[in-house]
Amino acid sequence: MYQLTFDTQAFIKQHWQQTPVVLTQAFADFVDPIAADELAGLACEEEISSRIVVTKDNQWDVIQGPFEDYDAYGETKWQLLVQAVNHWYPDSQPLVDAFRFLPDWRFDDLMVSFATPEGGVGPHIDNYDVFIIQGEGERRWKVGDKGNHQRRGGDATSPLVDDFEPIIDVVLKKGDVLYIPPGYPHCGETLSLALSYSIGFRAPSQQELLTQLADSLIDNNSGHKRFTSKSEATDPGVVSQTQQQGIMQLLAELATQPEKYQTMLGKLLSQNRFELDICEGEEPVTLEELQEMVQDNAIIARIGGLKVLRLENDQQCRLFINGEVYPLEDVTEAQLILLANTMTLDSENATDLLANASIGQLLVELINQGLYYLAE
Ligand code: AKG
Repeated sequence: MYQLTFDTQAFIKQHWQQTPVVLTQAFADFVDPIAADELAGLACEEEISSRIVVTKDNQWDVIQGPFEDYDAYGETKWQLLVQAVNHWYPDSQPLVDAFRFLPDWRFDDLMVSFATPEGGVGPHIDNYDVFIIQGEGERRWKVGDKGNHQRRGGDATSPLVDDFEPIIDVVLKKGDVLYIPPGYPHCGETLSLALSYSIGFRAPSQQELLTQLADSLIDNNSGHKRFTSKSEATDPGVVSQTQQQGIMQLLAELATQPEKYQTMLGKLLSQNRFELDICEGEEPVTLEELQEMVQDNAIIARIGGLKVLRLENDQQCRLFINGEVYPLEDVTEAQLILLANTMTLDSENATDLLANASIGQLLVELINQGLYYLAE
């Protein structure tokens, strides 16, 4: 059980998406949810995204996983980073749950890092919010102010930046948390063998939104409206300012029509950037079998990282799960909330929900797709 010691609502008001902050002893008596050798084991798997960063004279060499062994890297100056550990290592989920004071749609993944002394990934800027939790060991973190930071080697696509003047310079100890909003340069230096946990949050970019919106309009044979005007410029070679604005207004109009954007948003925001550990059973389960099992105390749980979302003021009754839309019938708002908010349905909740035909069908489908599973 991981319980944050700070006032999460005060944190949102004062720091979230605004300013970096050190949250000393944000977890009292912190216990690492994973051991270094278990993390090293995950990084041997093909489907798990991992990398090793080797520090060499103020340069950082990145080697992409999977890895067979680590002997070549020695005792110092390297770091192993494994993404989406919450998808593959269920014991890490309780740590993620501590951050559910922020909405699921914003959550990206839990990245776990094992760092040797003097290891680090170099000074960089992320376009997401991150909480860095210190587990075993100690690391010194520097955070600079937002500003016009030069990309290392002039590479505009690299997150690495030149050295910066710190506004935070702190040694994190077990249970301490450093929160960094997007755009603040930061850099961790490892003082002793260390495990740290990055809980990342991100929001979609305009590029992602427009791509998804275009796909959705095409799929629904919608968005055919064209620009019209009652007057024209006399100069044949010019597109007038009014007409430029009128054309772009067509896009702005879409953003005022929920029937044009809601499905697209639900699908986009319930997708996951990293592979999920889909656990399809050998034999498909039927509704009757499922009902019997939950009556015998089985629980129904979602796989790690699966997003189950509902939209406030939705025009229809539905859930968005892993980029797909699932319409439901004769379902109460309380049932929708239970499905969207609860990671594990205990046997009582599951029994109640399965009594609804539409939800029963949904849960059977999700279990047979390997997105939910039954456990004792
Ligand atoms: C991040 O998650 O943004 C980090 O900077 C973590 C990298 C590290 O653990 O060194």
